[in-house]
Amino acid sequence: MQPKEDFLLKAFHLGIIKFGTFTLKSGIESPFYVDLRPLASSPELLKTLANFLLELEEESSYELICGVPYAALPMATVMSIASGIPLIIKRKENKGYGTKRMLEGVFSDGQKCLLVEDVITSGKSLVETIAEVEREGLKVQDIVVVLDREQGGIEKLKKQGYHVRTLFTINEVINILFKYNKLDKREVTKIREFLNSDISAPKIKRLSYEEKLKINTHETAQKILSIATEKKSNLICSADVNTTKELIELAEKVGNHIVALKTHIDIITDFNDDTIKQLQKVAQEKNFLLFEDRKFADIGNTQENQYKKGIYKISSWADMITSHVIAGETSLKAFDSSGVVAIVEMSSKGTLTDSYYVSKALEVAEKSPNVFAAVAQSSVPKSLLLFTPGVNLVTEGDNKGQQYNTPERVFHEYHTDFIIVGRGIYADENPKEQAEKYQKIGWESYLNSL
Ligand code: S5P
Repeated sequence: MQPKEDFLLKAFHLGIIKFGTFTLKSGIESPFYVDLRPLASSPELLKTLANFLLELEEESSYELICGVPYAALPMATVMSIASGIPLIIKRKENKGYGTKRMLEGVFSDGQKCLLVEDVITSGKSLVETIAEVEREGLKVQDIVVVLDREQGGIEKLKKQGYHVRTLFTINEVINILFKYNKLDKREVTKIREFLNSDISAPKIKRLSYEEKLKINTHETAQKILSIATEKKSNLICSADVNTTKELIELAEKVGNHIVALKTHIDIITDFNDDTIKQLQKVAQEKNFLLFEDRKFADIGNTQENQYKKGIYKISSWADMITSHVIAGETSLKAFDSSGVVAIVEMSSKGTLTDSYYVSKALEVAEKSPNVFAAVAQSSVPKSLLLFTPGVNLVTEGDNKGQQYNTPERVFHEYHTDFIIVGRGIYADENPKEQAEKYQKIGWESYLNSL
């Protein structure tokens, strides 16, 4: 028996891989589940593993070792002790006080750091970790991974110029376990089928608007989904214009093609009660909702005042509003039962809405009964509708940090429900024609993503 096989069998007995039916974090049902954390319970196996990983990197030159938290932390520690190369510790999130650093340990700008990861799937979390480590001034060139689930992660990193070495692929693991009678043929076939289908197509099917109508029972969700199916549109036009005249003209031109008109009402220089009356008239005639993108971000009491009072009296006319969830769940009670769209992730370059923020923001959004949708640049749980701004057929951003995706991409990759398009429509010479185009492309992209 080869040393690698011996290691794998011992690790298998420790419980690092289980077979059966498991629902992963992403909602995918997988016939196996891998968790390398139990390895820390066997000093002997951890030592063997660390030596394997160091051997893989024999040719590389690096001055520091860093494990992606948490599973790879003990691996990186043992590698550091065995090789004499210093360890640095990466935090999962910064502690918010003191040094606020994401990396702990002694290091200097430009040092080369070897990253250690336990399992790679799509590569998303490694890409994030690399960015965080590089942000602290270190250079990442070499990455060593214990297990590759063969779902595109390695290719993604290689394309970006990183050297990635892996100890095992999932197919190798399956073959070894089969060879030593830990798996029978039927199980192997099932796993192979899963792995093959997993590579070619996303496992989770997106829900259609009809299906969403059955589960997203909030009144505003029902309204926007019904308009979508009636009009065959998932387009929200962002009307970021500065006068009542421009606003009403735009609403009239794009009205037939949209499910909602999104406003920043405080940028209208000549705002008055008539602005709203005219807007409501067009909205009724052309059957779309009024969506005020106020992005509230204060304590509940202030938000309530901002929502109900002042010159805009948003609560009296907006079918839905955007709000940050930064002030916590209770602050959202300010909006009564109205349609709240939570801002959980922003489209702009350098946004602070990293994956930790997004997961916490989604928790708040899901718990709040008046939140029916989220603004994000990634998938959200099916209890929420997903609105995605930063959509444009021209994918270059602007010079103030906006970043764009195409409609095809957001429907396919994020399972977006509604796209928000601003300058792609209103800044064009012919907004009507553009709205029609985005409506068509948006609808086709939605159908293709089903
Ligand atoms: O993350 C976000 C959230 C929003 S609501 N990124 C955004 O761009 N928005 C809004 O969408 C933004 O305020 C603007 O009104 C619209 C995008 O406009 P565009 O001209 O860049 O398409």
